[in-house]
Amino acid sequence: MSRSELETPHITKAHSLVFEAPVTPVTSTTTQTWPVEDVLALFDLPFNELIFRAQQAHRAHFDPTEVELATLLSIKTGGCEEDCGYCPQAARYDTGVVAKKLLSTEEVLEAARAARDSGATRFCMGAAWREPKDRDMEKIEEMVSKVKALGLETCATLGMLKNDQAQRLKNAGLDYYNHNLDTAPEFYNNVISTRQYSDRLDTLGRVREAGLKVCCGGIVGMGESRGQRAGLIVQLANLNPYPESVPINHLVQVEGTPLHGLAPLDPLEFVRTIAVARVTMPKARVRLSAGRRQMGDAVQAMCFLAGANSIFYGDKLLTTGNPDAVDDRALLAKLGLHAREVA
Ligand code: SAM
Ligand code: DTB
Ligand code: SF4
Repeated sequence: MSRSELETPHITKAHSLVFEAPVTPVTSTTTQTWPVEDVLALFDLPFNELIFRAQQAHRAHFDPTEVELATLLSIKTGGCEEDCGYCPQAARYDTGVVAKKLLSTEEVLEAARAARDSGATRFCMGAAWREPKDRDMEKIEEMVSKVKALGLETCATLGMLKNDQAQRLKNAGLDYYNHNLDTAPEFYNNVISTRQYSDRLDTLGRVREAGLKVCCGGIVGMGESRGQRAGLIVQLANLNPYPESVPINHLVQVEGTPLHGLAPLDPLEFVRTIAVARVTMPKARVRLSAGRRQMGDAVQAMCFLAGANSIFYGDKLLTTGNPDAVDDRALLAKLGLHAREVA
């Protein structure tokens, strides 16, 4: 079976009386491109049709009962010079987040051991930086190599990277680098002005070039339109290759940030976004990321049905709350899902 057949299973009339025209990406021998109309057509499908498509894509590549548990740690909190309109860690917004120094390697290792012992397989270290300073790199490298030595997959999100920084992280044992596109290019300037979309794409290119796996996603619920949600997915799915990990965050509205007070996104639209990510990036780990605490079990269950197969696990994201680990274990058990184990 060719790659395009795998990724866009043929839907017959027997499967669907509603869905007449298969939505098919444009393919060539080396690249696959999703036109925005096709991604928008996925969003516009009847809900059950979309979930069916997402389930087919999910089952073609993964055990649909397995969920990856990734734990986040803020290794450098607050005081960030950037102006990302969603972010409680931007120094210019009065959010109550207190800026702290970079954690010590021992503090990071203690959190990593605890994460591993409670069942996480991936550990993601996040810093509230526009970009890492060269003087911080040695300490970050030490953290990465020691976390890796605990048997965890390593991920870091430190802002924009220079070429040599990406390579140094790779050499230290980093598996994934998280750098989000956040939203569609045409909505981006409504949210952030201190760095450009092209800066993000440049960092992603450097991450790939260094041989790191890419973790890249975005945030929904920031006041964007459905077309702009489709625009974000188009950007992610058309990266060549598309990211190995795709975190889909639901905006956590934090008082003091410019995006606080927006009308909340319809939860079913969030589920649709997960499903479209699954259909267009069938082999990626699609992570149901920030915003789970506000979601409830039923919406999360729908996200798993829609092809999400990873969550942030642990009582805290970076500065905001996440469901308690004990509640997450109970939810997975209730749904008959099991945590991924690393061989
Ligand atoms: N400072 C680095 C950067 O911006 O690349 C790394 C950390 S930053 C907090 C990582 C990502 O967290 C952002 O790109 C954004 O997608 C997500 N994020 C931040 N605040 C959020 C919020 N309030 N709700 C949902 N996602 C958020
Ligand atoms: C990602 O996509 N989401 C995570 C992680 N990558 C770094 C961060 C979510 C942050 C939510 C707001 C906070 O806790 O500060
Ligand atoms: Fe800084 Fe990252 Fe927050 Fe933007 S998202 S303000 S770069 S910590």
